[in-house]
Amino acid sequence: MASRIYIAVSSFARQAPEPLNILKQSGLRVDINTTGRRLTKEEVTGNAKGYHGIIAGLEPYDAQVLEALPDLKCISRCGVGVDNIDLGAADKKGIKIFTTPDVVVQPVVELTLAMILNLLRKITQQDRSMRGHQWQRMIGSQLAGKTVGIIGLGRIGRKVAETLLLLGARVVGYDVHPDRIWAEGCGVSLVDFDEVLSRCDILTLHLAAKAGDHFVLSSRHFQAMKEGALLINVARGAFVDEKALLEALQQGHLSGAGLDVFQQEPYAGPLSGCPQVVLTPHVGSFTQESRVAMEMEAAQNIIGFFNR
Ligand code: 8YV
Repeated sequence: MASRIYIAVSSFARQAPEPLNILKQSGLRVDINTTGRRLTKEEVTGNAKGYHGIIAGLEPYDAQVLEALPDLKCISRCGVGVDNIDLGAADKKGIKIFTTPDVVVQPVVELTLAMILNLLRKITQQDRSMRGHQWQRMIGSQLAGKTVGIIGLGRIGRKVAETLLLLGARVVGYDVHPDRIWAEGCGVSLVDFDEVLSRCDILTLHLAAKAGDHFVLSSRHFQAMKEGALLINVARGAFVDEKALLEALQQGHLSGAGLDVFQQEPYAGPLSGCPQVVLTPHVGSFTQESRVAMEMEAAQNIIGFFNR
């Protein structure tokens, strides 16, 4: 009997039909989330019951959900973060997890750069002002010569560093297991966490998203940063204390933030009322090119697993 696959990603195959076609052609029986949005815990348990494989987005797969899905053998993430999956529980139940770590790098790097340049040149603020029929020129500042601090030097953090260096920025970085040879080769200064905070003009977070992570940027961290510094977070909302960030912005200690991810998504909190914040709705990897590549890879991973 053909294995049954549930595609929980509501936007799956919206950009191109191939990912869905290869699943069907491989003989798997496929159903898709038609709600048009991220599923709740209850919906995952209800909708995915009886399926052997799931192509997953960011909906939750905690121990309780996995327990309620006894037929599940494989979760193929369309993305790289696994903070929505209880890996320990999955391992105990023998559920194989796949991710798509390489294709998300370029779009996330580009969004990071877009956030930095937008904030430095106040693009969104001036756009808003012009829509209010004002001709108000706001002085910007340049990236070249600025020090960018990167927390997390995995695939994405390293590529962000390399791109920024090409544009004339200086880069200081921190990672628990840094690649010293890489850092030396490209001119990234590896320093401890506190030194990243105190030296950078712009701080950008690129930590891996795993369930049970406890790193949170809080008010003492913001206070340790330079007056007027910028924060970029395109990694995960859980890494930033949003209340403390709002205070640091309102006090003028930080001069701006670029946020793509939030503690609670969809986000509709007070940071949206802050003029010096640029917000996007978790679109780090959401480009035409990378969505198709991610979906193809997620589909191939699950096909490979069931047709082995
Ligand atoms: C995806 C992400 O859009 O890769 C990740 O972890 O957060 C994003 O690239 C998300 O996983 C939805 O598929």
